[in-house]
Amino acid sequence: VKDSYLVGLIGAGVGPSLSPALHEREADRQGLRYLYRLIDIDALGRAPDAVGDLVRAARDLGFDGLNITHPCKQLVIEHLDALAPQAEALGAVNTVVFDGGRAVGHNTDVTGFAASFARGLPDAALERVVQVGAGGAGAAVAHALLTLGAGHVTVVDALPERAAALAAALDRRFGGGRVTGGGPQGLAALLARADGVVHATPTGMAAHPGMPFEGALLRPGLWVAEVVYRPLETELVRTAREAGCAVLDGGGMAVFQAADAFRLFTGREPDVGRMHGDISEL
Ligand code: SKM
Repeated sequence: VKDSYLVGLIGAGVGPSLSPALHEREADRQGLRYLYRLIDIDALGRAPDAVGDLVRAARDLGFDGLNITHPCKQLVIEHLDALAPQAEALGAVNTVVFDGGRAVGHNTDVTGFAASFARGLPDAALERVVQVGAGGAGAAVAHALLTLGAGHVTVVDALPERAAALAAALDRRFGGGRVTGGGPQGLAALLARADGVVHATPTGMAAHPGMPFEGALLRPGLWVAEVVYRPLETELVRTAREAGCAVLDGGGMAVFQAADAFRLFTGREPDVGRMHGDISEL
């Protein structure tokens, strides 16, 4: 039986990633020899479109798989031999599995958010959801919300065209006029009528401190789901808890996307409960 694995993460500025620790700790507990390497295109002085060369190099050097992060999740697709349905629908890949000589793309951000949401906010009403942020994480999260059965998702973004494009793509896939997209100007009115809000911009990370919208818009009865996981307690998470909202922090998505990738890389079942313990320690 195979018990040694070499995997990695390709992206820009991946130094602070928690993925090596999340994967290697779980692998250690399972008695595997498992190395998770960081392949930083900035440190290598390579442009994002070098991702194809790097994926081929990793395959040739015997890697079992890769995670792919910003800004390579779309660029990598043309270099892959096949896509799992979710990755294909989304047009974004965060996990590549080498299967023989073939490179197969998956998206565990979608499954990761869906699993985290189901675990952390199991009773949340999904009739009217507002999502702030239509970038890479936002696309995965909106997709997951529709898969979870959201009645209607309104995506707002500082770039209204980006929100509209995401809404149009999701409408082609899911139908039923369940998604609309636009700018942030109507946010206060939207939040006043919403069951919950998902935050999917970088605001709240150390490099982008602050709140994505005014804390005064939060109220008990509105659930809040955060995608940022460094730190786990963003200003939004803290303010929402103080306001009496049911809150889901970003740690669950980080753990479940890693767990789903671990399963794809090794064929082994990760203990997600233990991995949740890891992320609160890291
Ligand atoms: O999709 C994930 C990726 O698998 C790993 C990651 C990280 O380690 O920073 C971030 C996300 O893009």
